Amino acid sequence: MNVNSAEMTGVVESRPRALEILDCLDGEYSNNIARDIRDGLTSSPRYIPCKYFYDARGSRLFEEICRLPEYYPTRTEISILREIAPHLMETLDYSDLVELGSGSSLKISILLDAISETNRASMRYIPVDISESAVIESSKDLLERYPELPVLGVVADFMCQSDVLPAERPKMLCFLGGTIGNMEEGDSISFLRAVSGNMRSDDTLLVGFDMVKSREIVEAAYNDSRGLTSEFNRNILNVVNNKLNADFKPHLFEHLAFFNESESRVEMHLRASRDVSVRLESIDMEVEFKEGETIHTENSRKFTIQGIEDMVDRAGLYVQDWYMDADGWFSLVLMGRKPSGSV
Ligand code: AVJ
Repeated sequence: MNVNSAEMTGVVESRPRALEILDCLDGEYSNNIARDIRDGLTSSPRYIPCKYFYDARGSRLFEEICRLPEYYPTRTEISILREIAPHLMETLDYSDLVELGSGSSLKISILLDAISETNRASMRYIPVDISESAVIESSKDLLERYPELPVLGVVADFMCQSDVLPAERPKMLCFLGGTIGNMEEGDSISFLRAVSGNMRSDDTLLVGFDMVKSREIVEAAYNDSRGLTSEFNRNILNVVNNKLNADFKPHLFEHLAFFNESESRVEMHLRASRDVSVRLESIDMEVEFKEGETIHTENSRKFTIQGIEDMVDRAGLYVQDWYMDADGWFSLVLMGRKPSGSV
């Protein structure tokens, strides 16, 4: 779909400047939940796609996780962003700043703070997310803070709809937080390739990657002492309950998170603490769990410099700038599109 043909669902009333929302979802998304959950719970081992973590409660829990001392990715990425913001934003007037998977208005405001009000008024912030409420939330914060900033919220599944983005001006796309690590290698390359296919030659793409580090540090980040990650993990069962009229009892499932070093990823699972049977009314499905049986809920890949370089190259992109913290825990990689013909 293309922006011009996208349906306008209306202008959200809000005190500062008008927020425009483009709804590009094609209705397939909601139907997919039934299929995704059926596929996931009938395969072996069972899984639930991690995009279903993020209902209102899940998003709130994730935000709290980001403030935990053990959860190093957020603060490390923020410290890098603070350092590079002035340099990154130097050339960004009269451009679009696109955030894929909105929800980190703090990170975007670090970038916007680095430029003048006049320059901000000449740009546009475009949060893109599958959840309309996430788009509105991240827009509202920024509109309040920067009344001069034009904001266009785009509701779309950017994993498969990277063609919904406007192209009349140069843009910097941001995909922060290490979320690219949730995708399998092949999917992340197809995703980057799809994005690069919709980039102009003067566009840039800034991607956050969580790097490989010691098992202790990584595992602590996903097994926090306050148990928030455990709550976050089990909340996916509440989401399934609500969406599919199911009767999962989240407290009968234990949170499991470990660093699978040979796959270079953290895995999260839910393990039945006793025999459990679950009914999913809306899809007329019954699932039996034996004690100890698991549901795989998330992979969070940890990257090496070489691994990122290979991926970037295979996606038709090249590395323009590479930013890392002193410990090498997190990377922000600024990419450009390779001239066509050189892919
Ligand atoms: C939002 C996908 C980057 O993988 O670290 C946090 C999600 N899962 N704690 C991550 C998450 C468990 C997070 N990402």
